[in-house]
Amino acid sequence: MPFYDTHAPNYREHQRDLPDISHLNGWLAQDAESELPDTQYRNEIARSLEFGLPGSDSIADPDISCFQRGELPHWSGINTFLKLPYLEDVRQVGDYDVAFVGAPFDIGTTYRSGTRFGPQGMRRISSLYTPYNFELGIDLRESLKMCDIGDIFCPANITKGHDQITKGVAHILSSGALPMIMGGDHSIGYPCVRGVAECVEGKVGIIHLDRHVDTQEKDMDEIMHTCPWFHATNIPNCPPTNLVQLGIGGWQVPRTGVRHGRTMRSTVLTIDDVETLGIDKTLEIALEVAWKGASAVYLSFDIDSVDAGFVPGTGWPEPGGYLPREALSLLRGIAKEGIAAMEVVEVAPPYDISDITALLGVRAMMDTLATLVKYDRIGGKLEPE
Ligand SMILES: [Mn+2]
Repeated sequence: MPFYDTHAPNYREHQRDLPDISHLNGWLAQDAESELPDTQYRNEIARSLEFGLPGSDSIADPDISCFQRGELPHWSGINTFLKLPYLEDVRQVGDYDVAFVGAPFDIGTTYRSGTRFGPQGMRRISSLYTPYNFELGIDLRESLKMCDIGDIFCPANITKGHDQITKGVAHILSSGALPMIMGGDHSIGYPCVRGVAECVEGKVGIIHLDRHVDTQEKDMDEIMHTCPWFHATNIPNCPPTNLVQLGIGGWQVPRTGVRHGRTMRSTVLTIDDVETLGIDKTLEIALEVAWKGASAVYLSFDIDSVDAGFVPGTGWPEPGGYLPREALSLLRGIAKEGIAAMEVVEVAPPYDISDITALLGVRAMMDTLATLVKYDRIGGKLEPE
């Protein structure tokens, strides 16, 4: 076979030494998987077979039920977030470590509306996620008791909608579950923080990833999505000195908001600052500012903080933001210290392409949760084996 005589002649004898790769994450993660339990997975299969009936006679795999009741197939099933149990009786949310909740509110948008469909968009595409993350070595299904509590009823009135969101978030947090909030436009940052602040003794810091400052009092005479941090930092236990804003910049930062930011002395890092400092130094500054004298930190992730090329499904796209990898690294770094609640806002499915914006919104929540588990900042309500 003359072809093989000339094919990669230098490699065929395998005489080159490999560098030591035993310390690399890819290698370590393969081993680490063996340490993870599969108890909850087995429980899910048993429940599927009981409630969904065993598969038909021609199905060889004994784990496949007749009616789908679990994770597989990823393309079908009823789309709660991650196909988690839908918690109909919200009074029971305290039985869970984590509650995903929708805030389908977009009457605070100042250009394109559509984030009222954000929660449903994120739920839909969340179905392609497994609960296991390779690099972090975490299986959320085995570590956390999670539910989807559904959506907060948001009527078409800004004040009433915000009041509903505050009550909903405070209910979840005061019951002892971590609220993972799916927006909604960014105006919900104010009522969400207000709900958290009600439940926290001491100060609440805010870490805010965005291209926009969102710090003006009113926009067109209303509390729009350009305004949440003006109002949140007027809450007595949420001082502006504990607000840190990461990734700000570009052509959509209203001067009204900048003027207010200057007087309240919050901390703003532009996207160039983040690039110059690097992720680790940025995190050091962000955590130091937000946690200074605070007993809890609220995490606000505006999907439009990511470069517009990656997030077409948003209301105010701004070129030049984070790469997805940078945003995820920042979120994981923030989660290491723990959070009181998280929001992912400004996902607008009507403008999305192949669900990629919603996909990143889901990933932001998944990476944050897995990091909280890894650093033992959450959990403990799974029943013992
Ligand atoms: Mn924004």
